[in-house]
Amino acid sequence: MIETVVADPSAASVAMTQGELFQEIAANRSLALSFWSNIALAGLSILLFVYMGRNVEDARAQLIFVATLMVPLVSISSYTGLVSGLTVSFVDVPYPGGGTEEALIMWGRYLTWAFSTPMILVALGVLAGSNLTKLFTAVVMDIGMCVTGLAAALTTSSLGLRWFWYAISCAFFLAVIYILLYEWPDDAAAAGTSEIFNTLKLLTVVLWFGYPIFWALGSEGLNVLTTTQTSWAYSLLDIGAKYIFAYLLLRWVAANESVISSVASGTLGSAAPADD
Ligand code: RET
Repeated sequence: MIETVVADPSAASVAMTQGELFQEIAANRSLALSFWSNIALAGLSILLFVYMGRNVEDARAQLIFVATLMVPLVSISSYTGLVSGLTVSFVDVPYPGGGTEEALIMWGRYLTWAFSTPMILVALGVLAGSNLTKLFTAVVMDIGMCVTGLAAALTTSSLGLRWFWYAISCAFFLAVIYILLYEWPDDAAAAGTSEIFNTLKLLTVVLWFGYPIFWALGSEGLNVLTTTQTSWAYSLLDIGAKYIFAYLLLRWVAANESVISSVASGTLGSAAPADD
């Protein structure tokens, strides 16, 4: 459908084909690099993590490895969707002040976070020795956060409703933060995984707060930052929240498999109390 290119590109962009979006992204070298850098890092992380996990035998430690390995696997798929033009669209975004502006919305990010962030929480929950109720709560709240964040990004009918979705997403987010800060630390202390858990908790809480902040400042929100700047902000946060996080976690788990295997937690435990 190359013939849909018209003289006024801004008028045509909402109806752009995938090929045109792909070319638009490729032409913005910085934006493209914010995607390709993550594809490269995700690829390297996958190879490294498979190597690091080659001798892990305990089922609980393996669960942490598989959940964590899913993070770069989802990431490489997510960024491939973005760079190819499949999961980005030009959207008429209403901005404060009354007008609307066409913005390139990277909606694929919010969609794929619904798959990657629960994996991070599963890995952290198993590390902390969480019971099933807390783990389930963290995961469903997190999925709620991502899906309503997607709704916020794609709502064009009203500025107020965009921010209402954003507020709902923040409410889900705070439930996740509550579990990370007030529920799992005690579980981790009982499980003997406090030290690594607290490091990862801090890394996660600090970096995860960056996402709603950059959403609000970026082209989806107040439009203080350009699309390229917003994309780099997310890409850099991703490097810390995914690859550095995953590396620290897996390095510890590989070296402390016996600690993980002796964690006896609520209904998640593979080690029943009688095993001790
Ligand atoms: C949005 C906007 C709406 C409000 C909130 C958000 C939070 C997003 C977060 C994303 C974390 C992503 C990670 C991805 C790793 O694969 C959706 C930006 C609260 C916390 C860690």
